[in-house]
Parts: sequence; structure tokens; C-alpha cells
Amino acid sequence: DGDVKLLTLAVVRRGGRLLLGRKKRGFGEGYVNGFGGKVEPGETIAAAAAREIREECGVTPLGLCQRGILTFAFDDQPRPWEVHVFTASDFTGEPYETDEMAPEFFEAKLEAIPFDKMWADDRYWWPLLLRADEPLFAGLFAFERTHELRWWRLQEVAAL
Ligand code: 6U4
Ligand code: NA
Ligand code: NA
Repeated sequence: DGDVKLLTLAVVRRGGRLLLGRKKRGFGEGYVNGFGGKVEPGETIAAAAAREIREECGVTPLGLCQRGILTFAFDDQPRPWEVHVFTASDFTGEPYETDEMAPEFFEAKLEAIPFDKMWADDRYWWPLLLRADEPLFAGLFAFERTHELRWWRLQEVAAL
């Protein structure tokens, strides 16, 4: 239990489409987002990413690959959140709705991503996530009153 809270966030792809979900409860309720959650003690971050995808929409990711680290500092949370962002190139199984997420497919292009229904930081890092040359990225985003993005920094990095 260190000085940051470790979480995962995963965007699952199939062909020209992306599987996202509308979060039904808890932190970020109502937002469209990837699948993810807290890394459990003794679990690797990649294993947590795969587990959270399965728990939240029932599919098993294939080709899971880490693309970024985003740190979120909230003025109303005790610790910053360190969110490890993954993509999966495909999945097995059929997505279904769970208590936590209602899955939905979107075209895998920037214009089709519903940024008005997402966390305020997403519009900044999604362009890097969707770029064909798959850069790695690191970002720091400071929020006030949970949802108001006050300032941010984002850069491409050589390694995570
Ligand atoms: P419980 O219900 O306690 O098991 P758990 O599923 O472990 O929760 P949850 O759902 O609270 O964790 O995790 C929050 C999710 O929201 C993670 O996938 C990270 C993501 N997230 C948090 N802040 C975000 C932000 N500013 N922008 C974003 N995703 C964010 O795009
Ligand atoms: Na979650
Ligand atoms: Na969890």
C-alpha cells in the first residue's frame, strides 16, 4: 500500500471497432470509459487489467499491451491515482452487461469517441492511444472537486 493508488484502464479492440462501457456505479459513474479497476495485492498490473476486463464485461482480452501511465491528482482524494492504460487487439467470448458496466462498441477513430460523455482528460490522451505508430505516453492531470480538470501535462515517452 504505497503512496499512490494503482489502477488499470483497458481499451479492447476488434477489427475497426473498440469495446468501451458506460460505468453504472462507483467512481466515474455515468461516464463512458475503458474497463479497469484497482490492482489487488500480489497481482501484476497486466493480470489486473485482464481480470477487470473479464469481471466488467465478460470477455477475455487477447494481445494485451501497455501504452501509458496516467497520474490523476484529486484535491478531494487522499492519494494520487496511477492508472496504467492498456490496449487489447482482440478478445474471446461475447461481451455482456454487468453490475458495473454496460458495454458498447464505437468505431476506432477519434471522431467517433464520445468525449462529451467521458472524463475530461480523455480528449487529450486518446489521440496518442489511437495513433497508428502506437507511442507510449505518460501524463499528469490535476482535478478539483473530482471532475474539474485544472491543469495537465502529457508527453510521449521511450519506455514506461
Ligand atoms: P470496486 O468497485 O471497488 O471493485 P474497481 O473496479 O476496483 O472498484 P474502479 O471502478 O473504481 O475500481 O476504478 C476506476 C476506473 O476508472 C479505473 O479503470 C480507472 C478509471 N479512471 C479513474 N479516473 C479516471 C480519469 N480521470 N480518466 C479516465 N479514467 C479514469 O479515463
Ligand atoms: Na472498475
Ligand atoms: Na476491482
